[in-house]
Amino acid sequence: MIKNAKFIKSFADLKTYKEESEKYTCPEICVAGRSNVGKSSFINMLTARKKLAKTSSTPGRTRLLNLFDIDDGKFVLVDLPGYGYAKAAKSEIEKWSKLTNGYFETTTTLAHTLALVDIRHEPTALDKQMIAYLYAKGLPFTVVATKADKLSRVQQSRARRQIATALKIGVGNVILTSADSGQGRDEVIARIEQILSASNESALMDESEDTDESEE
Ligand SMILES: Nc1nc2c(ncn2[C@@H]2O[C@H](COP(=O)(O)OP(=O)(O)OP(=O)(O)O)[C@@H](O)[C@H]2O)c(=O)[nH]1
Ligand SMILES: [Mg+2]
Repeated sequence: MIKNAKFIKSFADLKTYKEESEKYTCPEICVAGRSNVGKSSFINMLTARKKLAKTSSTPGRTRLLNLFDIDDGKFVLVDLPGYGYAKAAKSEIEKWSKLTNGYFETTTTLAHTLALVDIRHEPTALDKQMIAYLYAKGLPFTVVATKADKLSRVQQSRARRQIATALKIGVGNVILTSADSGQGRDEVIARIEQILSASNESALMDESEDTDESEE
């Protein structure tokens, strides 16, 4: 899986995103997390395309919603603007968070959120807020720790436990990744496959429920 990734479009507002999203029926998987955590690099690692998503060492690079088609309609990957970039102007921050929060309110096909956190740091208040938000909305998520190459294997497993504890989730719900080494790519892809087959099954169940109703 993930043999063929294509950039669809960027969106600066939710109205145009909604118009575009109505053109496809496949599930979306979004990549969320604070600014500079490595969302765009993660997407490039996952799709094995070095420059598909624009990355930068300066936080706040991604300011738009970016949509990527994976394997001709298998699913759509959504790169969200990062939250919590303190140096940006307040008006800019408001604009991004409106777009990110608005995305969660607007999407009707979101199957899963990959919530990215930096492996080197204790989850920040904003990271915790993101998880609490997803939890409160009943949106399924997996935590992806980025930049694992910065730590030794021993430090990595310690960090994984700390992240799980801080976010009150199971260790099995934290995948360690590195955009530099490709660590964790297979595990993330396996998780996505699981998610997609579960969402196909529930779509089939919805269809059969519809049929039952029409027969009554
Ligand atoms: N060592 C290492 N550096 C990484 C990794 N992932 C990202 N980086 C670096 O972290 C910086 C930010 O990466 P981006 O992918 O642009 O981060 P982002 O989350 O998309 O940032 P915004 O678009 O600003 O929200 C860049 O300098 C990347 O090279 C990783 O796995 N390992
Ligand atoms: Mg980015």
